[in-house]
Amino acid sequence: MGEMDDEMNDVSDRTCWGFETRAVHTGQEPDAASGAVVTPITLSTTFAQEGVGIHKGFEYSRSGNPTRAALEACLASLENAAFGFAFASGLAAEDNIIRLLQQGDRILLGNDAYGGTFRLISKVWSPLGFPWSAVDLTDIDALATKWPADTRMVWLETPTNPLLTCVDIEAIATLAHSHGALVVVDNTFATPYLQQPLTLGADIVVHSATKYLGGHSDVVGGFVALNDPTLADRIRFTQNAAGAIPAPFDCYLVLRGVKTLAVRMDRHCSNARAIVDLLVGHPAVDRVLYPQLPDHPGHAAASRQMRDFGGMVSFTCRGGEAAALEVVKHTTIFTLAESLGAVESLIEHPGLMTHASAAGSPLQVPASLVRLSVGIESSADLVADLAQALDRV
Ligand code: P1T
Repeated sequence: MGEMDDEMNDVSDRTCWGFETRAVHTGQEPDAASGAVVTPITLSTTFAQEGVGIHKGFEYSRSGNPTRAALEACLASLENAAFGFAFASGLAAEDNIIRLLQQGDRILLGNDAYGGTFRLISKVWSPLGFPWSAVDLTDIDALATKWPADTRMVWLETPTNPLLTCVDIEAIATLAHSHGALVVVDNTFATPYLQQPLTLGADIVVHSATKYLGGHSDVVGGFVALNDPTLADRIRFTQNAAGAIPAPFDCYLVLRGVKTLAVRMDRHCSNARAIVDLLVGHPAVDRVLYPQLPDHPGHAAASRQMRDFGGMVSFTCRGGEAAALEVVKHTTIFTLAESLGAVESLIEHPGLMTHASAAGSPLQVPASLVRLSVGIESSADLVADLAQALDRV
């Protein structure tokens, strides 16, 4: 008693709960009507009103749904955010964020980002009068001297897809805020378990919940987290007005995935380390891209702002594109497929698959590049599988 009691958490104060506890419980109290421990999937599209406008917080399922509300409360808490909004996909979430801008407002996009984000900004929004530029977000000094005056939003991924570049969120936020621009961080690769961008000064966090948050390759979803009440009102408005909301079953699947996010991420990270050890010494491999490696350009930023270095690993092949295509064809446990962040390991060729839409642009990726989403299988099996594929080239 005594000394130990002083150090114990006050569990009645939910705001003091640790990350893992919030992942399992926040927004997911046992159902008041039945006692169900698992958040029910509420399929009802409409909700009874006692009198006009007198109801239990829900009217129509596009505007608000109890299963979605549980997911939004849980994920907002994990991102240390006051507000959270779930969407039908990561790109739907991104699209709603861009709607915060006015015609003529410039978006600065990192020159290494998911191909679909590039496509949304350059092919959907740019023709509507929203200028954009691709910039190196790791060179803060150069960015400060060449800052375009019409910039209203900086869009960054860290680590990036697919080169695992890491951007100093705090430094970008300071620079962008001095010019009155918002900072959006795509936290899909890191997840809130490894990195919390709002705490580092970002204004808005966006996720493809399809990836680590869902974690099992069985649901497409997106999420936006933020602290500013005025911006939150506007995101809430477009979530309802434009209607790109996730179905209740999809919300349930993400919520279930999030419960194990911390334990999965620990395993993704340790398995990624085993794969990196193999790659670093392999003669078929040219460059290994993983933020934990001291020679990785993002190592310093990642070490400062991340708890660990994540489950994504990329590398270039000495034999160029032909070798890369051979490697991705010959793994057994690593499945050749797009997407990432789930329990099973995936391998892909970004140049011809996930980033094909960036060909010929400043975001084009090397043809010799292979991207791995390292899953949670036995690390010895994963290493053996990749080694036999690399030994062929
Ligand atoms: O696929 P969707 O849920 O719409 O999320 C888009 C998205 C946004 N941000 C990042 C960093 C992403 O990686 C993605 C989707 N990426 C893939 C499908 C992929 O294989 O890279």
